[in-house]
Amino acid sequence: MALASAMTAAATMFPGIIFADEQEKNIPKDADLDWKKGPCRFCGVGCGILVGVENGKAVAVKGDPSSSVNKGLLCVKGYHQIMCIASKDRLTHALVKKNGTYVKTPINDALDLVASKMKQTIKNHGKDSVAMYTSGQSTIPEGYVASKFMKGAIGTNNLDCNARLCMASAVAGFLTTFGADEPMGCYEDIDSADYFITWGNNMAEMHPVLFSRMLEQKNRRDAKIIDFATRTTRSSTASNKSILFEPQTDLAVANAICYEIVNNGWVNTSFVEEHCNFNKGLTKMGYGLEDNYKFKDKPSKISFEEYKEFLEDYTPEKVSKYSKVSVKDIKYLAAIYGDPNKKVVSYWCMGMNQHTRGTWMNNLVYNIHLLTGKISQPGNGPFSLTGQPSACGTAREVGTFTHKLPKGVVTNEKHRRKAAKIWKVPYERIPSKPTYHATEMFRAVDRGDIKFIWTQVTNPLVSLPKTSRYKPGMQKESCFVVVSDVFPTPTSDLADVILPATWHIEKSGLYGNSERRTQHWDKMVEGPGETTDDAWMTIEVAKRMGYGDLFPYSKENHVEEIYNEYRQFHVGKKHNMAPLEVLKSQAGAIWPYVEGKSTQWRFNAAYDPACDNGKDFHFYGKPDGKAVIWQRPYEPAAESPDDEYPFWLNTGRVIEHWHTGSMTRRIPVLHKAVPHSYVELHPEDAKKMKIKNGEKVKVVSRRGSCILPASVNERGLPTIGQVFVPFFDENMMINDVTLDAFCPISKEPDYKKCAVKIIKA
Ligand SMILES: Nc1nc2c(c(=O)[nH]1)N[C@H]1C(S)=C(S)[C@@H](COP(=O)(O)OP(=O)(O)OC[C@H]3O[C@@H](n4cnc5c(=O)[nH]c(N)nc54)[C@H](O)[C@@H]3O)O[C@H]1N2
Ligand SMILES: Nc1nc2c(c(=O)[nH]1)N[C@H]1C(S)=C(S)[C@@H](COP(=O)(O)OP(=O)(O)OC[C@H]3O[C@@H](n4cnc5c(=O)[nH]c(N)nc54)[C@H](O)[C@@H]3O)O[C@H]1N2
Ligand code: SF4
Ligand SMILES: [Mo]
Repeated sequence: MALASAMTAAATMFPGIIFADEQEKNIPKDADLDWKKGPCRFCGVGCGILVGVENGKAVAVKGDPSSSVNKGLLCVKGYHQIMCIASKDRLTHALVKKNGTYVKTPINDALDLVASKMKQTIKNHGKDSVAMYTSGQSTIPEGYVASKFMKGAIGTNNLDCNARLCMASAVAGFLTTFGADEPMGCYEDIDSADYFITWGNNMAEMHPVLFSRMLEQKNRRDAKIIDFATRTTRSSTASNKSILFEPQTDLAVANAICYEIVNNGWVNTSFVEEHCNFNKGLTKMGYGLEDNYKFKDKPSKISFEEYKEFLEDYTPEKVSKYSKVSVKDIKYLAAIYGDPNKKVVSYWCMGMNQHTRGTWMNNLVYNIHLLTGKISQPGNGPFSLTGQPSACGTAREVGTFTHKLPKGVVTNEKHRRKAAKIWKVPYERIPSKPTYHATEMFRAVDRGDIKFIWTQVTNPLVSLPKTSRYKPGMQKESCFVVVSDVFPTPTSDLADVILPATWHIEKSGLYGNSERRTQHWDKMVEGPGETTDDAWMTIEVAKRMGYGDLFPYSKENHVEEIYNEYRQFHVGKKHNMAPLEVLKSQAGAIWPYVEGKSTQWRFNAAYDPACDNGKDFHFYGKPDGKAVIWQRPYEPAAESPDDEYPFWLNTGRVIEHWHTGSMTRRIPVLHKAVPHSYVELHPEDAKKMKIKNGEKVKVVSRRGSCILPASVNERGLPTIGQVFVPFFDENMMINDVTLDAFCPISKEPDYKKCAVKIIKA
């Protein structure tokens, strides 16, 4: 119902999608619009958009028919995106807090203040007392200058980003299994797969255009979609089959699928012998709940026989008991993967990544594809979906994490030397030890160890887990807070300085999407007032701190100059990035971009020019060219329901809203469609507690509480004993309730599981 009201054009059979020809009908034919191309501002699908500009104003958006990603389609957020920029409360000038009130301040004075505070803090308390926290929605140049500024100029690794909350487990999964980050396949996999199996994600709402491409294949050639999840969503109802499991037990089911593959003789023996090793790591890793928690895995090789023995604990019969997936359904899933004549793509996103065993979970799905050899071929492969528009391009490729560099990691001397050379800084300046990952960074702010923090393109006081601790932490006098945003948010409400940023189409930039596609756009319209792009604000602060010679870019052309400098990091067949001329002339290109061509399937010698071992596949991320099949057990969640807190709390999103709602709640049509958050209950639980739809209930955990209206039999259906809350509403702060437990390997928090009680309010 809500979706229907959010759609502009006629209803279609595909949820969330309006077809290109239908939207064409809604654009006045005589309009004299100048159409400018770029990627969508919102999700990691990376649809191509065309923005219609008239007299210097953006007035329309349509899907780019020339983009292979979306072929002219967009979802509701895509179509309405530009409407947020005209919001009445747009930040147009810098604001500096003086005696408790915000004073409008010329941007140059505000940047002077930021630079002098940062310099003074470093002088008094050392380099590691200042920090930057950025975003998978930052552009590639924004991420690049932040990294160069913190690591190359100042010389601290106090740089992390919100992609830690999102893709860190995916990254750790890729590195441990393949030694190389990001998916090996591409969206064209959809055109030839027989089965799509989703592992706890809701593509109909979160990756809607890709889901529409899957539905098209389902309708056209009977491809099957199987939704394996903890909650019934729109993705489940649009699929051929929905299979529900108990939270956290995906670990056990994945092992049970491997058990079936191994014990039914479905292993692709030649592939495994040629291309795989078997490893095990440490177990009982803990959950990172205490400050300064440290963990380092110790991998060791095992034999196939040992692995087979380990799987004995995961027979479908044993796993069925606690996963609540029937033996029949486990065998059904295994048989699909095990059938050499069926092509299968697995998709996942936050259900597997926001998991205290998220790295393991990623390893386990790779195991299934490696055991069967269903990988790196059109229509066959594991595909980790990205959430943010540039979590890949910026957070992962530029490397805005504490341990990362634009190429490689700070702990590797060769990588540090390479960065120092390109940045023209002394090699000793880049510290070799990572410092704070996101959660630990805000713990350090709370403890008073970090005394200056600058957040860009992120709204942590709504999005962090356990804001009940981190919000009071940020409020403390001990830390000077700088927030760059386009709108006021609960995070900027606590800032000492608020810097007004230009939005997406008001600046030039580049993003990198889920399928390794780099996309460029040119500035389309002017930003209001003294708004300035984030990269340029970082550069201006760096200059004021005396690092001007490291940032010799021009204001007009800095995006191009920075991209050209950055490209040097990735030269070579394994990661070459397309030149700007190419990106300007078409809707992006996939890296490795070699000899004028995108590489669509990595590690497969038939497609990937970097394969050079003389074999059909080459997992060149690992020194011996072999991928790793990991022995990873089932372990319970950090917190599970008990007598006092009898429900699982699962949190996530809805199609109409983007994360903390700062942008989409300022788009009238989207806000009206879903004006506030809610808590979904199973009808039987609601009946037992005499809670009716719309009645206010209090969701309480050991950390905090949140009052929301109940939602029964509306959009989604949690299982009995589980509740679900979307986190877009800053007035209903569900992150005061969530737990800051994280995966010890990736350090990504688990927003999907903690224990709560429900009280009628
Ligand atoms: N409309 C819209 N689209 C978006 C976004 C948005 O804010 N709004 N954000 C983007 C971003 S950054 C992200 S990260 C993605 C998120 O995309 P998704 O991951 O698809 O969405 P979520 O709602 O976060 O996650 C919901 C799923 O978590 C699963 N889950 C819960 N517990 C478990 C478990 O123990 N194991 C497994 N395997 N699954 C579990 C549930 O089955 C549920 O369907 O969406 C992107 N797209
Ligand atoms: N409970 C719960 N919490 C979660 C999750 C969950 O599943 N459940 N998911 C986590 C995940 S996967 C993610 S990715 C995070 C996202 O968490 P956040 O990154 O904190 O959320 P956003 O709302 O995307 O914040 C982006 C901010 O940047 C601003 N902005 C937009 N464009 C620009 C720009 O060009 N420049 C500047 N300076 N600012 C700009 C927006 O107004 C907004 O305030 O949330 C995490 N939090
Ligand atoms: S699917 Fe994602 S990228 Fe495409 S229009 Fe929707 S939000 Fe934008
Ligand atoms: Mo995300």
